[in-house]
Amino acid sequence: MQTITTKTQAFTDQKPGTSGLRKKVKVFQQPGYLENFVQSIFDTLDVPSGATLALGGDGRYYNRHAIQTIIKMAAANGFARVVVGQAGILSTPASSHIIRKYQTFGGVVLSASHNQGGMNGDFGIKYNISNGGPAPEKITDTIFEKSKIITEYKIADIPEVDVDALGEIVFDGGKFTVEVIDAVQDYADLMQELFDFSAIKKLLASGFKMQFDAMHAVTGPYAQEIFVNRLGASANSLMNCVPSEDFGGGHPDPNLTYAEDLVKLLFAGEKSPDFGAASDGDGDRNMILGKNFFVTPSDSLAVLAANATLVPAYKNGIAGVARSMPTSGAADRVAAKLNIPCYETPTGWKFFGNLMDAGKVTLCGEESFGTSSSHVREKDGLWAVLFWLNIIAAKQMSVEAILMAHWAEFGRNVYSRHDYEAIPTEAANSVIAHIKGQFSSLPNQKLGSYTVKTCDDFSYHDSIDGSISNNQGIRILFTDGSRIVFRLSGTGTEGATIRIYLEAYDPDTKNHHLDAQVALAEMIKIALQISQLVEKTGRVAPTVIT
Ligand code: VG1
Ligand code: CO
Repeated sequence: MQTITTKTQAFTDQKPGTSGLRKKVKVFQQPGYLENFVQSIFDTLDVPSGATLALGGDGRYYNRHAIQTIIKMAAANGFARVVVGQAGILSTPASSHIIRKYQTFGGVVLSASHNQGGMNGDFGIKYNISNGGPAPEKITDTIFEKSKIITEYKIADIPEVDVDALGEIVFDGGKFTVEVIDAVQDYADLMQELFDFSAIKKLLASGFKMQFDAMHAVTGPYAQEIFVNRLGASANSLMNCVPSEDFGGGHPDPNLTYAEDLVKLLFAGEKSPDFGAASDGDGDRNMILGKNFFVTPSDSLAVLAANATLVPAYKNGIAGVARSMPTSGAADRVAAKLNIPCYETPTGWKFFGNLMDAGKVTLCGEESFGTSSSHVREKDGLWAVLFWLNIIAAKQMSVEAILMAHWAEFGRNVYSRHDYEAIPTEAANSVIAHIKGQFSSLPNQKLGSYTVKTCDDFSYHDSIDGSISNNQGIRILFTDGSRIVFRLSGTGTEGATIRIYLEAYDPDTKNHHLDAQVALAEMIKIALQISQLVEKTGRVAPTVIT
């Protein structure tokens, strides 16, 4: 096996964002672009002899090409073995599970997640460490530093590997091996260990109707195995379950805007199914719907925490909960009642890893349709769907009834996120600068019926490794506990995306049926007034409301 050292020119823009490096496919197709970043990852690691690398992606356009390149580069950079998902595909939670189960040194996950795919869409790559979770900032910062000064990369001169056939391919008398695995079984087995499959099976056999939308993305085969083969759901309860390289031309983002077909089915009046769910491009996000009812992800985390003991894996209780800063405080209220800690971290799953490794938290969640537990170190879409089905089977209540009872007990953290996508970077920066410019004048100001208590740019101090992450989002906190958060996206690939997160607490059951946009109308006005967003960007309405 010969190693070829190839000269290369450094790129200046390979800075990993919220979740790895995401760029247009066209950017990744520049000669050396993918290779430089992969080499920078390997140069950052201290690969021990005999090390195994897990490898797989969400199956989007360019996945197959990148898989072959990375296998060859792993061989040239000291890995003894690569475990790759069949056809080069692994959902992100399955990647995390494979890293943990096979105790690999780490893993490369190829995904741009909820971003559009296809030739003109996005591609992405990130490195996960041996706990199965995304590399912490210490590592991603080093990768970026190395990518700016790289001059050569190493690649092995070996033939293309057939990643469609399961089994082992041995090179050079065993010096390097590629093993192609079917991760669907591994992942389905893990789910079966965690949840009460017989109770869910009974529920599905009782006439309870569910509809799952894989959005033409990676979870299709996993959903088929779990819902149909193992839990006896009818085949037509699955939709869009054949993965495609461009996700059927859509946005594989499970929200009320992009999962339109599913939303229509669930909001069709009395004839709607009892339960609906969708997952994203790489299978780590989830949207939960009831009959004519939408569950906000922040509420979902709170409901899962409050009902965790109904699930076999968490029957003895949960150690603690963590949520990203912009996620609503609904989970905090549950944690307070359960007398367990609740941590607030910056946006991005990489910040939960240390807390889970230290046994401080069991459940974690983000407002961006992400929930999971310490069974892996990534968010996990199908896990959340199964958790909900397990709760419904145990409580024999509808989704809406579960939420109404939850709000009656804990009060409702009314919540919404408004995204303004593809704004010219300068205009977006001027919005943020304008808000920051008011940090000293805002406190104590009365805005409509709200009074500002404090405002800041969120900083996180990791209590486990002592690291500090600054500039994680602007918070305007009001005296009654309501808040507005402004953040720039770290996953977008076109201009800048401004996210406005709105939250107001309402203990009064009389208002709990209100639509969030109605309940938050005044705060939305205040957010636009403080930010001058319309004036500075020319945008009169958000691109997506969730
Ligand atoms: C978004 C979400 C964040 C999530 C990240 C990755 O990041 O807001 O909560 O962790 O996507 O999710 P940003 O920086 O664009 O707000 V996934 O499913 O795209 O890996
Ligand atoms: Co995702």
